[in-house]
Amino acid sequence: MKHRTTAILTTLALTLSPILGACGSLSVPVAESRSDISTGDRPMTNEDLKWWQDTIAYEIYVKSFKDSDGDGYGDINGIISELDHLKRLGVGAIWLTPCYVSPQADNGYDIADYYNIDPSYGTMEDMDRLIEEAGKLNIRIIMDLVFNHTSDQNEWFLESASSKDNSKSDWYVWADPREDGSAPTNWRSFFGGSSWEYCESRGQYYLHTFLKEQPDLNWENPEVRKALCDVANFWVKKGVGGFRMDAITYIKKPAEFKDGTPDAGDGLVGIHSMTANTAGILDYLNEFKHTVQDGTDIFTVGEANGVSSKDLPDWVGENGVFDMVFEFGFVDIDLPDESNWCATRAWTLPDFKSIFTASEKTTSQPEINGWYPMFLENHDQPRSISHFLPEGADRVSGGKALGTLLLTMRGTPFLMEGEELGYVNVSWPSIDDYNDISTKNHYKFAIEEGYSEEEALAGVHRFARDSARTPMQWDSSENAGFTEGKPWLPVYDDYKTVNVDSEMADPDSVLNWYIKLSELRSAHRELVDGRYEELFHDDEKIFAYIRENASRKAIVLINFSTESASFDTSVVENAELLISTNDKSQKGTLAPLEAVIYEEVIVSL
Ligand code: TEU
Repeated sequence: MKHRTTAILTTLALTLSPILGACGSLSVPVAESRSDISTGDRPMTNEDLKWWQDTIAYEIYVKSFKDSDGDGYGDINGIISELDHLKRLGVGAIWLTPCYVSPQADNGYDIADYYNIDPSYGTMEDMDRLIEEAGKLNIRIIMDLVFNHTSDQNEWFLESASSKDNSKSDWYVWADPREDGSAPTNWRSFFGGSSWEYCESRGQYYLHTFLKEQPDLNWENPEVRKALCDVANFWVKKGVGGFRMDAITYIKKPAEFKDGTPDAGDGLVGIHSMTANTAGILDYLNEFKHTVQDGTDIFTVGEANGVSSKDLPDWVGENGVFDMVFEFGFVDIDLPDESNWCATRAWTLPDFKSIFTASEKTTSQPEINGWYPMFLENHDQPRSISHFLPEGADRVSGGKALGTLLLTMRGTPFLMEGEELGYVNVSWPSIDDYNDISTKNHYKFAIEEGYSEEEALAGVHRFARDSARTPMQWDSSENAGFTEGKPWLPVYDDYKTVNVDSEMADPDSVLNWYIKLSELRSAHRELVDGRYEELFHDDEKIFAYIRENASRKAIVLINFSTESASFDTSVVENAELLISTNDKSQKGTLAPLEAVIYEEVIVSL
């Protein structure tokens, strides 16, 4: 099957604020006092760590990583050819975005066949070879399990939709129309418009949390749950190292389908508020955990929008349904409550720090003994330099500053491809240059709401998912060495200088800083197994914290501002400078965007 363009502009009425409002987040309480923000009651010993806690994970957007056959789409053989790049970064787990057979309405998050690879990405033999070749380098493959929904081209759905009376008639979420023929409820899908689509052959509607091409599976049906566990077990048998569970908080629907209070002029209500984390969901996820994970060494990380900190003991750690969950509190920090792309919310560094600290504190409680998946970017988010640093921040210093945070917080760092090169957002001149359906829909809504094209485009430049999806830049040749054909999405025009080859040759590059930090994690184990404690919480420029185990204490200080910043040197009184982004680093002052790590030896080994 060939890739189809994803530029499917829906004619459905869109409302932006509820769409963004529906992007719920795992909200965690802000630490209340100084004594509140130390995490991890006991330093862990290395033997306590599981393999996935002592490694670096790397997200590959398969379509954009490396094209081996010149069709303009990244593929599995391309990944195999670049494993050395990941090895030198110290990567031990590769999260592959979905590369199963898919019509690509949502770039692979619409799966037509969980048991086969999309031909544009390669074959199952290529995948087996990837698992094997990566394995030789001690790198495990993490599959993205999209289990809330399938593609409308999946044969499960085709059968289910064919009549009311077939062996899979109850595999999806079907409901009768209201008396007037309209949709069963007023729920709005994530990507805009009603979350119900009418199906002639059944005279019924089916539910779709995302696009209409992504019908939701009916997890109430034990046959569906078994079929999904079978899929996961198929991949476990292939030797993968774990799973990222897509949009997992939406799998359980309420017992009764009822209208919600409209939250916008279209009379609809965001589906997130109606279905996220519905009671009973944990039973399904526990069943999945025991059927798939028991007796294996794989890990799971859930994309868990709608789980709050009070729920965490059920969601992560030894008794939780997953090993880790991605939280979105900090990535959504600049979205106003009643939000849209044309009005962002101001935030401060203490706000940002509080979110991490509270998450660290909650997950590391002894009764949870959980672990944090540290990330600043993924394929749905803006690039972190553009997202979290002041406008005009130097790309190289900024990339190193954020890389320091990413690689020294307590948890497994998840890097997004290109982040290690210091990618920034693309700012293409027209909405037509963009590919992502969600971006196009948000833009359309902004225009309908009366924003000017310029204002709407400014929003696109800030938040478009395409910024995280442009092709990987390998060298300064045409198309950055990504493809010999025409790339499916344009290569960013900074590729002549921002690319793997150039950055490898430059000792001061962002990439070499990432490699240094990765090596530092191997030699200075407190950066991996140490407890976390925040310092200088109220400081508006510096993000500072301690990572400490029984023998050493690292003190990490990162200046998030483009001005110099001073700090109280008593925290580094007995410590030596381990590394700094500034070769003239001074105790007590950080240059703009400088990141430093000091270390104090507690017990000489
Ligand atoms: O995303 C689901 C999802 O909830 C995110 O869009 C989330 O709201 C956002 O990141 C918070 O800021 C997943 C995939 O990551 C996304 O690419 C797919 O489009 C979506 O599921 C549908 O499968």
